Amino acid sequence: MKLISRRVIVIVAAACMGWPVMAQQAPPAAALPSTAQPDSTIMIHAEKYKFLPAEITLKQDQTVKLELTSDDIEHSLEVPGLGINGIMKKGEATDVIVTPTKTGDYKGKCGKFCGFGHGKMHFLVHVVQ
Ligand SMILES: [Cu+2]
Repeated sequence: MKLISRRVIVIVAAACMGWPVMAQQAPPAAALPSTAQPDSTIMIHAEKYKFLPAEITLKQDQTVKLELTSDDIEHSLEVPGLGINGIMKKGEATDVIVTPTKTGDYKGKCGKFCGFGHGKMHFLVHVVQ
């Protein structure tokens, strides 16, 4: 009982201090947080309830700028495996720079609840050599 209480206090204290309590459990992103100049730009639109395009292909070790925007309400694009997380607002572009370092397929989704079809908003990134 005493042990459980102490653990709860440590987690709460860590959360209050802004420590990344859950960070150790997340898989490492297969991308560099890049400050490099992008080689190309891909525009991605969101609307109820899909991404356009819903699938993109990136080359390993090439830096790309994703330009995110919405055609209706607020959405977001999350691809955890590549560290992509960008808000998508109507009339406003959010730039996300990504340099994938590992080949593979990475699933993404809308991370902002946007209505009854929110759960259908899937995205896929293919990273190839
Ligand atoms: Cu959504």
